[in-house]
Amino acid sequence: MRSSVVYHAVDSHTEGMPTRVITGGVGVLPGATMFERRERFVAERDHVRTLLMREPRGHSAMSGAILQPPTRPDADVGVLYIEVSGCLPMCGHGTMGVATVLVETGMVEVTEPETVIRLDTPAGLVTARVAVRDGHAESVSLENVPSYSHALDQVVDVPGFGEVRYDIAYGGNFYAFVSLDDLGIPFERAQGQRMLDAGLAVMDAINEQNPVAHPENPAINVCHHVYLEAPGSTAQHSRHAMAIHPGWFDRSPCGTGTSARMAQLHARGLLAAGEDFVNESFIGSRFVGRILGDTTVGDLPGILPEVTGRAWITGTAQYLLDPTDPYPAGFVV
Ligand code: PYC
Repeated sequence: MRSSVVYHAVDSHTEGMPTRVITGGVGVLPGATMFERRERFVAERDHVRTLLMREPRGHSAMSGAILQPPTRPDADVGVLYIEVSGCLPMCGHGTMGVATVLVETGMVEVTEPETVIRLDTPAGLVTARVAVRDGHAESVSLENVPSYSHALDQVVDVPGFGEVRYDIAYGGNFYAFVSLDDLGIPFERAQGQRMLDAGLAVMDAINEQNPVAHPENPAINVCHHVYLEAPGSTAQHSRHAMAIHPGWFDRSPCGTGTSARMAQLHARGLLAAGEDFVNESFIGSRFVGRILGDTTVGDLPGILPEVTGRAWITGTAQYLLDPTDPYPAGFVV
């Protein structure tokens, strides 16, 4: 056996969505903040992401996180999110996977019934409160980054669909909210490809016709997630399929999407602080969200979101790259 690299991983899933947590082999990434580290990583070491996320080591809906020392004194661990689609500023299901792995492998000091881990993410500080019993991480509640409603009642012209109405909100990434009824697509597994095609067409139209930028960090300026809202969804319990660039569904209920959804519902006057919000994924798994309080993001009103879900460790691995492997960057079919 020979290899030019060895990446140590603890694999997990959060409510159905994988998080490959890279615990060793990458080294300390350069950069004064996790956002800077993310930018340098994308420019200089993206082949590490593609090797670990794409086939044959990953798959078309693969997601992961690289552990780092924190760049700020108020954090315990730094996290860089990696996915088939790139490096997100923040990932909720990924953070639940990271927190579960940190607790269950003993990489942080564990206290019961709750272990608090402060995570330095590219989008800002995220606090994970892990409910622990007999060394097992039973659930993870994230106090996510400040989230806000960017715009309500927008319209874009989408090829094949005409004018499509949407709201757009930020919860660590930008999310467009579109009704499946408006698109004329039933909420059924068998309609998956139609939903994906519609979601990708909507995000392309938004990015071309009505681009977004975060008021405090204008480098966060793309909408790569479209929340396709199922009929019958309410402000207390929404069901959805989350279409993600370049063409896959979140299997989890999407932690940053849940945060953005709560910001949207709050801006519409439909969800108050302290009320439970159940967000259900395309496979039927659930996160429970809650607005902890109000805040501002730039000059805009925002919320402090909390999202709770569960994650499970599925394996440990060392990922290798034989020098003669013809696919050192992995591949996408
Ligand atoms: O849970 O925030 C999330 C997420 C983003 C993309 C996939 N999952």
